[in-house]
Amino acid sequence: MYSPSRKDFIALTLSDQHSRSYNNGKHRRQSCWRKWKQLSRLQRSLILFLLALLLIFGLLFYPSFSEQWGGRPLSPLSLAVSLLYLHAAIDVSQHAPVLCVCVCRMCLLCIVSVKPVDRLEMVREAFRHAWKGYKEFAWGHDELKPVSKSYGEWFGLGLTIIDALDTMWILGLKEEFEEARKWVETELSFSKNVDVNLFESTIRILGGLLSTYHLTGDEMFLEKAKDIGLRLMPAFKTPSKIPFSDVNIGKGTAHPPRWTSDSTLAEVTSVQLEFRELSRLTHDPQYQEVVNEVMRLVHKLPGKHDGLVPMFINTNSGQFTHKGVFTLGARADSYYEYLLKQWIQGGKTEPDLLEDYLEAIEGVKKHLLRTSGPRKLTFVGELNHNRFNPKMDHLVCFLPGTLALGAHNGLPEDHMELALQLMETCHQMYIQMETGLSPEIVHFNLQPYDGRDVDVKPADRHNLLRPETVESLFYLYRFTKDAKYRDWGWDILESFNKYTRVPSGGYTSISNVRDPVNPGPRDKMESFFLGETLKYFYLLFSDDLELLSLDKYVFNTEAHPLPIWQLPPV
Ligand code: DMJ
Repeated sequence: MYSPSRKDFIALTLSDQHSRSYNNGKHRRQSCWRKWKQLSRLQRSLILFLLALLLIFGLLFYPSFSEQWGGRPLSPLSLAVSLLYLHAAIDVSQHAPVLCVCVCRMCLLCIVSVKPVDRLEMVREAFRHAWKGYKEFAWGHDELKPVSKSYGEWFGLGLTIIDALDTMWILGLKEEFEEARKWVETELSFSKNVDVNLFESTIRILGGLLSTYHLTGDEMFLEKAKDIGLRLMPAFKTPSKIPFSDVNIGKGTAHPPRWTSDSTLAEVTSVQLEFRELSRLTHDPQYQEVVNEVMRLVHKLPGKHDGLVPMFINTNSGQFTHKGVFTLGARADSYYEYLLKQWIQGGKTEPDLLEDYLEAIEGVKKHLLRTSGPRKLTFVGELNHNRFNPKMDHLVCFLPGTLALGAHNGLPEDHMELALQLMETCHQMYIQMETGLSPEIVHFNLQPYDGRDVDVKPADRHNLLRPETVESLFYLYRFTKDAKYRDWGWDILESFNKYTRVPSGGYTSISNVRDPVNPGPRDKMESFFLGETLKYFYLLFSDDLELLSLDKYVFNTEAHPLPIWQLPPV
């Protein structure tokens, strides 16, 4: 039995209203009707044909218009009802007023069927949901374990709160921000006998506090930033001036990991944006001196391969170790990112940084770039003692955004072309999976005959709620204004909501992106999901292109925006 839906009801109501106004304007319409009847049959048919065509085009193009506005396409029901009206209109072509009624009704129906999806609100909702779980089960601890409704501790410094501060500010979540601010002011203490990783605590804690200070102007955050910055300094007291990986922020001692005296290349070269900014704000040069020295040493170090760097560096000798392995993924990724970003931060006045970056991108093109056999997807593989390995970490998906940022800052146009190709590849790493979520690592198929572009090994099928693809989508949208990047991002957010959202609060990393029935929740919400992933979603969907303008801010590798300096570094 047919029962009218809300939309039909609105349509019917509109029809009633129309009949009333029809009576009121009876005379005007009668003269209109007379004129219509004076037309020849051919003339009338022609007009009706044109009207019908107009309507059909309207209906066809309606979805793309509405999507650009963040709305949904016309629902099947509305479409069916509209077509019925159209059919009726043509059928009753002898009755022009009825046709007019139908046309008006269809237009109104189109209007009432637009249900705009407020994508920004959906990001806020996702944040609130994540925050709810953290607040209820993990408040003051480093990370939420949403499935077991408990928490995980890494440094014991409330990492999620600090990492998420500027996201809350940007998303306009005032209440949540205030409770977090209060915790930082009253509960957060760095005077703790605890070992922290220099890189992770710099990008998440120092970076988070500095950016929140810039956004809010609240001195309390700067004081906290100074406190942690000073406590991390012992890491740089090594024979080579290449920092140790770990620091005890309570005791003021530093050391390498138990099993080696090596540090990871990406880690020692991705603390520079934060320490340089701390020097600028405090007028104390000690922070920038230690990190600039690392860059100077790496700049002139032998063992690079056309600008590509090995993954480890020894804290005693200051030399590269494990030579011959080159990747843009884990352990090397943010070295390349920070070359460009330091150059931008310092107002493009440090030529060594630019030189190293440009050389490295040429090295990538020469040694690491290939296309998959089936769909010719451009990807960045790895080099292992001159053997090419078609393996790409999801972490590499920061690269399209970084390349685009470089091109935006005047670097070669082919960097942008490469960015667009790699963005497509990262997108495919999501849509070719059954859950619509990328695995941690993929292997590309170089054979043209076999159907699949990517193969995922069982051990690589997890997704940790990482941000890199969303980050690059944000950069590419800002620079191209192509709405498809927003749509790709939207699909990813929907997949996160479908497969990683935990009903009681929070989102979880999952074990298997290829199994939508049992994706295997891992019971961990990384702080970067709030600090980075959700922030980049928000910036991707925001129409305010001046919100954290990329000509004024440079984002650290944990998505914390820091200002581009107006004056060159001293
Ligand atoms: C974050 O901590 C940073 O983005 C880092 O550069 C890489 N790993 C995670 C996110 O994947």
